Amino acid sequence: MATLSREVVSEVLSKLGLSELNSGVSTGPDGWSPTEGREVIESISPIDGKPIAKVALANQEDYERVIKEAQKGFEYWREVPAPKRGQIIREIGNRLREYKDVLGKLVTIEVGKIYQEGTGEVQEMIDISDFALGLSRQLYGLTIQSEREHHRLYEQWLPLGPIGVITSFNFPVAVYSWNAFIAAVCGDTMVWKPSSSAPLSAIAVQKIIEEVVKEFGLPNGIFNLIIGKGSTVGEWMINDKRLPLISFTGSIPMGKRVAEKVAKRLGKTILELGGNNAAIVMEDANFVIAKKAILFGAVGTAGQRCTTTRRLLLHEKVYDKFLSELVELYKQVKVGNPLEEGVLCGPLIDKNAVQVYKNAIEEIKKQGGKILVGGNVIEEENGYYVEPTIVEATEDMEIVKRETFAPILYVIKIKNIDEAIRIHNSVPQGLSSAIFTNNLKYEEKFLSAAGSDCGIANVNTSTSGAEIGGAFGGEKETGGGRESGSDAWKGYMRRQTVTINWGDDLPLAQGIKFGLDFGEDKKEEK
Ligand code: UN1
Repeated sequence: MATLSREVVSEVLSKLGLSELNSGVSTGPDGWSPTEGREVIESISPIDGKPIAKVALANQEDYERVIKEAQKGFEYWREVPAPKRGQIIREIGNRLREYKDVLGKLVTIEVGKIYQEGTGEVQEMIDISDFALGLSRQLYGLTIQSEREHHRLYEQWLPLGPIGVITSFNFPVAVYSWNAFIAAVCGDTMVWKPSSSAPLSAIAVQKIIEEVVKEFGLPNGIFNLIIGKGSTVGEWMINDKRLPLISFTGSIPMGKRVAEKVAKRLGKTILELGGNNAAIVMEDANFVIAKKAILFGAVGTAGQRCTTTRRLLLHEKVYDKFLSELVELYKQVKVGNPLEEGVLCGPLIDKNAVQVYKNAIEEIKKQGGKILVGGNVIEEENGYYVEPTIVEATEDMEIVKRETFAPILYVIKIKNIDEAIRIHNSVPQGLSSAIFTNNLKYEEKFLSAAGSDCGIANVNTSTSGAEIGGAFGGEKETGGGRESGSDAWKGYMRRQTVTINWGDDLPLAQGIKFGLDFGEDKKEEK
């Protein structure tokens, strides 16, 4: 049975400034709400099913205060030159370098991903802070040739306002930084509602950010944290006109609700919802690369990434050989305490997730799937461990179209590249995809207009583990949003097209003549 030493827990908590009972609401170093009179939740470690510490949730009064502070903070922050805002993010990145190990450990303790992945997530925050710093000098707009004499036409990008960032448990610190660090250099202020399954990681991040806020003498209201339930705080946010943008990471059903409510008030959304990512392995694939990538993609984070490899589309010529080798690898995967070296698969997030896995296994059997390895819950007194599972499936099985947030990989036999792409694109989700081949024709077809319909398409590398430099997100029911690198920053700003007439006349666009004889602009002579 996996045990989690309470000394380790206390040490991690105290290094990050957390205590047994923590406020879940803050607008800045002196802007923490009291814990009294508020509903209190316990954050449970999935490693042993025991509480780590408590968090007091936001009430409506807290919410109003946070929104008002975020609005006030915006009035200040939007006028700070972007490269100066970038310096603040750089400093936050430097703090994260110092806290990398301990924050990574807290992520492991709170959500159960292995320590390598916990610290990897903090590295992702550090990388995005570097990216954001460079970006702060590159928020470029276009200049456009005007059709009118003595006119200048250009576009500029301006801050949007206080924005809502709603994140899920599986990347409890990195996903916030993809949004917040970019949005911060863009001049927005943040209202962050993290998952109530990972509140302590969020409080730790807020405290690290506040060290920098304090050191630079910044006002409250730039980085705001509000921990509460989706049914209260989440609902208030999506219905609140004072938040012009909601960036939401989570499930497709919740994403649909967010989209509907925000659209109703004509607000903007960035949606990063579920995936159902496939890896195509062609007959000429490098087996070692493909196996490494699929193992990481399907078993990493216990199958709880939105980029997790959920389907393996395997060419008939190599089907038996590749599959038996993969099954052998699965048998060697150590499931257990994610803090222990050598363990590759930690627990699922909670009891409910284990139930979802169990139900999926039942469904798989009913629908005719054949379990080749795994398929069982690892019965323990505490903790939420399941076996990484490989299922021989067919494309018509209903469950294959769904995202089950657990380490279950469906294998489907394919005859050729056209069939592979057809089956690949036959699911409602469109986040990430991969092909394993050295054949230029296969690869190019996969990347063509008739190829993968996903936001991310990889060749000879895993569906999961994207770098921060690219825009991250997907199509179809994945929601269409883009976060992180490339020009995703544009989603956090408002675009303004500007026309300046510096001439002595008023030529109208499209050559329209309009008006009477106004004569010359003559100033009164003194
Ligand atoms: C998520 O699961 O919500 O590409 C994000 C990846 C990570 C991010 C996953 N960089 O797997």
